[in-house]
Amino acid sequence: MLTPQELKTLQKTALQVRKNVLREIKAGKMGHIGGALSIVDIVTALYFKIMNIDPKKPLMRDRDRFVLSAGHKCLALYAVLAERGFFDHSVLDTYGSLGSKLPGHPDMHKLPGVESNTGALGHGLSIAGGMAMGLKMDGLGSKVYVIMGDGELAEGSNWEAAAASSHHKLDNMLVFVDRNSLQISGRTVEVMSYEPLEERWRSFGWGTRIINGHDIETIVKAAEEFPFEKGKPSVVIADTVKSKGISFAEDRVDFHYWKAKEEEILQAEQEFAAIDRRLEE
Ligand SMILES: Cc1ncc(C[n+]2csc(CCOP(=O)(O)OP(=O)(O)O)c2C)c(N)n1
Ligand SMILES: [Mg+2]
Repeated sequence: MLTPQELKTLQKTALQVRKNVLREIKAGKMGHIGGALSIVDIVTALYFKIMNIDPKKPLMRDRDRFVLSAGHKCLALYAVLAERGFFDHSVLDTYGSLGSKLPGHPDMHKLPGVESNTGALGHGLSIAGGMAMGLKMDGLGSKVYVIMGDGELAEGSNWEAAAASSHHKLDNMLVFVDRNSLQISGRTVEVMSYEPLEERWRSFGWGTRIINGHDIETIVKAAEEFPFEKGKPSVVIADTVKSKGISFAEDRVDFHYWKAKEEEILQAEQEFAAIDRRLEE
């Protein structure tokens, strides 16, 4: 449970993370904005309220793990890691430059806090399952958190990983499916539908919950209450809006990857400033 003050602070942090994402776009002049902004509230709740992590000791043995299976959403991961103190905010300004530690898809060998290389969709759940199993074998109570895209679920390997995770009773793993209902080329249900998602995950032996993926209080509650069923891995189907926070880009497939015009960035900055003023009231 969050106090009203804690909730307000997390909402302000999420806005700051969105500003960091925009700062990266401004530096690189382009990037995967849509999917990054749809997961900002989830990563903010995880990194600022839920996970046992220490930016000064990014490889601490008993840390919780986070795997961004949908690696193209990495602008949000870099943004939250900077905000949480894993590295200086100035690194965000290198996005899109040669030799940057912030590649177009995350690289664990380049940046502290990145637990796994991802970007080829459909691999993160297997990687996370291995981590969850290893942590149990080592007798550690650490948890593994994963974010997947709803379009990503069309990769068949996910469903092998889902079956294996329930077979091995990985109740130390919580997956968030970012159900923004869009993928790269259209509506997820039209391109390749895996609906109804909840029934599908349930049939694979998972505990499930559906939430509003922009409601930080509900995200925190789900993460605090998992495992949803004893001895089972858990999945939250998080209903979100692609490009959440930038009005002209919200829920639009053409903002999957944004080649940003200067005036668009300016408008987005103004919209974030307006949210800032509302949160101050
Ligand atoms: C194996 C693989 N196939 C195709 C792609 C190209 N690709 C990048 S993002 C994307 C769409 C993914 O949709 P979703 O998981 O819903 O993420 P969102 O667009 O909502 O951020 C695709 C197909 C990829 N990265 N990896
Ligand atoms: Mg999607």
